[in-house]
Amino acid sequence: MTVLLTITVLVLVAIAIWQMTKMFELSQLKTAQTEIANDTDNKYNGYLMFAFLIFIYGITIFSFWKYGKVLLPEAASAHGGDYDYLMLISFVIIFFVQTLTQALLHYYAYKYRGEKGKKALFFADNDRLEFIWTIIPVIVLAGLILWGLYTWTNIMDVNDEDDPLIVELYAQQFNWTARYGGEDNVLGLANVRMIDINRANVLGLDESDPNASDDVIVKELHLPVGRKVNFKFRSQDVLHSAYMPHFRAQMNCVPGMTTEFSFTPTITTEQMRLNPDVVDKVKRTNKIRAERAANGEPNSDPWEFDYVLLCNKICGKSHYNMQMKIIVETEEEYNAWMESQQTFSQTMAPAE
Ligand SMILES: [Cu+2]
Repeated sequence: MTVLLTITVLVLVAIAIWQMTKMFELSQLKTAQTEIANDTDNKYNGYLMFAFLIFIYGITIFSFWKYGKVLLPEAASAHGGDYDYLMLISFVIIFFVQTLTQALLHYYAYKYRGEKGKKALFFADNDRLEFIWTIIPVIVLAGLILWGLYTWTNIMDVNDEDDPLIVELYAQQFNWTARYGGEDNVLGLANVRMIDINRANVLGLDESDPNASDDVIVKELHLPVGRKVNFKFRSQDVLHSAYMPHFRAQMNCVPGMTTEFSFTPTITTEQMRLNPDVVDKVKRTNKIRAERAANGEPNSDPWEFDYVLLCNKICGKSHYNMQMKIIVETEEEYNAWMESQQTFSQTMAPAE
């Protein structure tokens, strides 16, 4: 019933607008007898073109000024620098071309606006011009694509060189769980069919696999600085995406298969907290939080910077809250933390 009423109202509104347009057209008949643009129309459009150029430049400068500081701080992984550099160069080129072409487009639309008696020059083709505007994009794009492919292949090369730490990231609606290979650094076999909530086997580890018993399952990801980490991603239910923005890393978590990504963290959490961009961001955030606290609003506790693992696929209604803290620390700190963790066999409830 509501749907029917809504549709009826919409149809009536549409008819009303149509009628009003017709009335408006009729009332205009006397003043504008022709639909061909005259000099006044052309002048308006020419000036509007120029005004639009100023508008887009203005909004660009405003965006740089206002939002330039919300970008991510320096990359905290070994490959992150290459990634950022490729991104920067791509943006510089796009920015340069965009600024130049928009200026030419709008300025000439303004300068050569229609005027009575003025006629445009017509020529069928110009081989030289066409060659120039074809070859420049070809060279620039080919360069960017080749460089991008090279960077991509380097980043996506997951191998077992340099004794990587093996970590599984397990996604489910709506949380993350991490699993370390334990003493042997080998993950035990696991399958969603073997999940046994009653016995706290939340990741479905295979008890008969000797590699599984020393696995360490945690809710906070600790990584030793400077050591390569090979991540293996699983999902229990739907598509998720493990996104670690500070490390310039993202990989889909797909039910029924294991995906991989590898990176070496290069900056500890402690060091990153001293990064000027991070210090500034913490200061700005805590200023907002202090205002919230003064108004008695929630989410007003002072914030301290931490690396974070987020879900970057809209996976359900609590997707926004699917995150896990990442702590990058020295090897000694990491080892001490690992010592204090219980293994899978220690946390399993006995079979009945
Ligand atoms: Cu998710």
